[in-house]
Amino acid sequence: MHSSLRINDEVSTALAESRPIVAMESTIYSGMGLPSPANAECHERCSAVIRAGGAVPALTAILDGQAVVGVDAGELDRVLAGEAKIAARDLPLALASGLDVGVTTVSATVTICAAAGVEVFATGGIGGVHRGSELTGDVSHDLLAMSRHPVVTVSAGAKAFLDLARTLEELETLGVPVVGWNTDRFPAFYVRDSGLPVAATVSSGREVAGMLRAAAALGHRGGILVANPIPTADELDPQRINAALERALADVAAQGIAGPGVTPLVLAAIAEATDGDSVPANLALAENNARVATEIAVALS
Ligand code: PSU
Ligand code: MN
Repeated sequence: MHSSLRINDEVSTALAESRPIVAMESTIYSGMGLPSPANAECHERCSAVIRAGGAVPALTAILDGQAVVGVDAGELDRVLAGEAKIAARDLPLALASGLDVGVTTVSATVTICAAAGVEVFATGGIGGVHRGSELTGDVSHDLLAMSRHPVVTVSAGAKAFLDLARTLEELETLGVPVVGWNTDRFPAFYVRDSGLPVAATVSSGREVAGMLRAAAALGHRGGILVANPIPTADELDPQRINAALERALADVAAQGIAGPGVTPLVLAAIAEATDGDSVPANLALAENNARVATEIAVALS
């Protein structure tokens, strides 16, 4: 039987030498997260900022039935074109059935990071508690996965169209520390302030590294969420984005779509409703998260 985990040479060497590594999920770089060619540009910019900060980028994905940590340049196009969205619970089937290409969500990525020994991960926005979840039960496994694996996730808050207050409550229930990066507010993806507070503010990679090491010393296995607001210059107008969100959610609801298919459709509808302005904002926040994740990875190494 072949190994379920494939770590590329660059990431293996960095692991062996305890050099900083920043993992990236692949769903945001696929057509389900961003339209082409913005998806490739986003991957390029995030990788570049990680390298510029002195860390090794490690894109995660499923390729030929293996969980890959560090997608090589020659395989990148396959991942960017991936159409199977793989959350943690999809990993057993994807690996056992030899799935050719799968893109990983936050939950799959933190699971794979923990298996590989990678401690820091940058994304755009995490999944969370969906609006109306009291009826649908739609709560992303991202939250539980972050509570299970000792990985720092850097995100610009949660996906904009979620129930953010309930998402924070659920993170509390699950025991995931949420810290704001230079802010005491939980960001709302395209805008810097959701109106909700976070319990603590951090302003250096060393502080976050200290938290992860302290948790490990207690035998606490969970991760940490670092909430990093979109840069001020790239922020969208809250009123405009909220109107676009409402329209996008109504569209998707009218089509009767539920479950994992919701996010890709809502993101596409938001891009349309903002005349494409949501896309550069998404790229800017992803790059900013990669920069902060790199600072944390450097502090940990
Ligand atoms: N946020 C975005 N774009 C995305 C996602 C989140 O702005 O593409 C993806 C992430 O990969 C996240 C996943 O882990 O959506 C959560 O999906 P679900 O709600 O089906 O658990
Ligand atoms: Mn879901």
